[in-house]
Amino acid sequence: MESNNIFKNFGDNKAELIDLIEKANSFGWWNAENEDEKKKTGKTVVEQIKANIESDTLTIGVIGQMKCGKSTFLNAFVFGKEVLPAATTPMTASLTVITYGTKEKLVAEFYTTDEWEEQKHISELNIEEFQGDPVQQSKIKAAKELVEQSKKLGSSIQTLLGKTQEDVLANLEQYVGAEGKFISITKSVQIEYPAEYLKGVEIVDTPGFNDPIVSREERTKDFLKRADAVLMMLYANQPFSKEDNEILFENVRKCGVGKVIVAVNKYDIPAAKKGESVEEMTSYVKEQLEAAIIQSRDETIKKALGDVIEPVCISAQMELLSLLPMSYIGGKEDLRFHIDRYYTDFAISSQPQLHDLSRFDLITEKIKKMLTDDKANILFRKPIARVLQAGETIKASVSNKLVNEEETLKACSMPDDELAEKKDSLDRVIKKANRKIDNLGETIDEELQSICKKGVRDMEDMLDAAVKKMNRRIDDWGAFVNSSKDKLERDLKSIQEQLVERDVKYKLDEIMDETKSKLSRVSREFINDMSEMIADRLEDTDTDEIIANMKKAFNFNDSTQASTQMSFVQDELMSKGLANGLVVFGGGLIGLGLKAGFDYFRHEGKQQKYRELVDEFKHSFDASSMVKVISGNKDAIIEKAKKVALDDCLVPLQNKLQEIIDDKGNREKMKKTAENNVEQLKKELQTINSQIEEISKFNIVKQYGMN
Ligand SMILES: Nc1nc2c(ncn2[C@@H]2O[C@H](COP(=O)(O)OP(=O)(O)OP(=O)(O)O)[C@@H](O)[C@H]2O)c(=O)[nH]1
Ligand SMILES: [Mg+2]
Repeated sequence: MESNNIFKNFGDNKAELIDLIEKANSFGWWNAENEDEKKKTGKTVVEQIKANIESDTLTIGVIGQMKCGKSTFLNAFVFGKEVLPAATTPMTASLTVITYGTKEKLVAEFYTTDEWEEQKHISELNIEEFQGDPVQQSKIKAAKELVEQSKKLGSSIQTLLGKTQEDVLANLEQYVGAEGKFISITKSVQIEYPAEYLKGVEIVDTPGFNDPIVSREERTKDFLKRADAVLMMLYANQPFSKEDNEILFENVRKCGVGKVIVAVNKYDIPAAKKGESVEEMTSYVKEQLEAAIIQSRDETIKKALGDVIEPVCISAQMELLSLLPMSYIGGKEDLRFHIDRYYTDFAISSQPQLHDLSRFDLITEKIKKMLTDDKANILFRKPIARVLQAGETIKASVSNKLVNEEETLKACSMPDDELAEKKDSLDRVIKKANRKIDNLGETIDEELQSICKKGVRDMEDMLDAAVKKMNRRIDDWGAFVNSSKDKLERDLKSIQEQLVERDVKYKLDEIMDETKSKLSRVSREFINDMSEMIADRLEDTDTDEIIANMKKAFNFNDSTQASTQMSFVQDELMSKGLANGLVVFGGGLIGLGLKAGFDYFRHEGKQQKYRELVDEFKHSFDASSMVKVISGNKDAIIEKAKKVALDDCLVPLQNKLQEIIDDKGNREKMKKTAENNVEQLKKELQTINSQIEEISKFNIVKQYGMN
């Protein structure tokens, strides 16, 4: 199966990355850092990087409206056989997560007693009283159905709630199937499957949106938030329906999904029935999508879909049939029927032809590309850059020492007046370099301040708009006696989520990008300026080597260290600063909501409470502290500039010259020592060069290394 290669590739790369890191460590590239980090964090650098790589999972999910073929797709894409239940009746009723496990099994998670009590409570409400609130109505209806279905379980239900249950995979339908025995109380199911390619991968089959069971929809949304890629599946018979529009613009957008690929499944139906061409179907869906995007005026969803939206028409069923053993197909009437139909309709006669017609390679290729472009970039580039940087840093240090010793050698045989002159000009260069570093600090301050100011202004505008929207909702709620408190809370929460998890997140991304590009420009200018000054003023010194080392060390810094730091800052922001706002608000809401239950009248007094909560949220939202974090970059850059330009080369040279001047009697001895050192350092340089060479031969470095 081609699709398995995607994961296999990813897993192999991960394994190679670990090898690479261990190799670098065996060269001693982190000897100093390992100690430091172990003291600070309890883990060596190597352990940290390895833990990061190993804990990172790749999450891919399929979403779409009911019956578009999500489960069939995953059966073909992941398993190559019928594992997930798929049928013409609604099938997947709860989120199913597929991961690696040593043994084939499923683990179902049931509702807690509280959650079940709430379902029961909702099921007892009278639908008639909720005219005008279709969401609430469908929730009541679904709750009634669940409670009805739960009767199958009898009194055993009490012993199951709040638990997880292991079972054999063959019983999957009992948990996720619409008619399954446990479906009423199943919150989600995890499938463990012993296929190597699933290591570090998480694939999710969703029940589709508009799941009236709120806790399940929450699950789907939680998943969407951490998904690396989402395949949005449309149905070729009814491309881009109102439901699809809602899925894309309401759910996907709100959850801040980074990447969405659009597939149009079941293309075989219009192709066979109406002779519609793939081109016609594709361009139709494309038009629809583009129109919807323009209408929504949403830049972020556009970003997630990519600049060029290319929906891919596929047939999941054809692919699955091309993979199943013919002996298996022969034993199942429906499968036999389908494959015969395909053979007749498309005038083909073999499974490979069926595979070609399924167009599956196209979607696989697309998913693969997205993974290598985006996810792998994030996951692999950073640690690889860190390895390369460690090597280059050591090389620069050895090479600096070598220059230093060679200069010493020269200086030892110089006449006194020349020596004094050389020392003099070096002193002046160092003074000047210090001033340049001070200036660099000021320039960075200015740049960052202006980015900060603008960022804060933009974020406060976003906050104001969200707060206005929330207050308008509260006003409306007060005016309509028939709208539920529950719906109001959901709406408020969703406005808040949209602000925090989408608008602010993207804004921060933008700020980070701008910071990065400004800082790298400023740093580049600084280093060029510094190099020029050194070359100019230290005429009889081997400045070429000094400058080359400096540039190398500094360049590495601004493209990797700064960006590592950026994303760290960003993670920090998301987890600390922003989450706080949410907790305050969400907690307040939940507190109010659950205690009061469903209380539909006498809204007036409570409006004030909600307004206070919105106010509290508004005040807890601290845009300036979020943005200010970027100023932390200044210290890192200045420190690096000092190290690279002064501490590593010019200052040791200055000290050495002073020593030679002061200790005139010892020059012969110094010369001898310097000669030995030069010899030794040349060897070291050779070693580090061959180590770097060895590292650069790793495939993963060729693929994801710098430049
Ligand atoms: N003609 C055709 N039928 C397909 C294709 N893919 C899936 N189907 C059929 O469509 C029906 C629904 O497929 P499922 O995989 O259960 O769809 P789903 O999206 O998982 O459905 P729910 O989980 O119930 O929302 C099944 O009868 C499949 O056999 C396809 O490419 N072509
Ligand atoms: Mg399904």
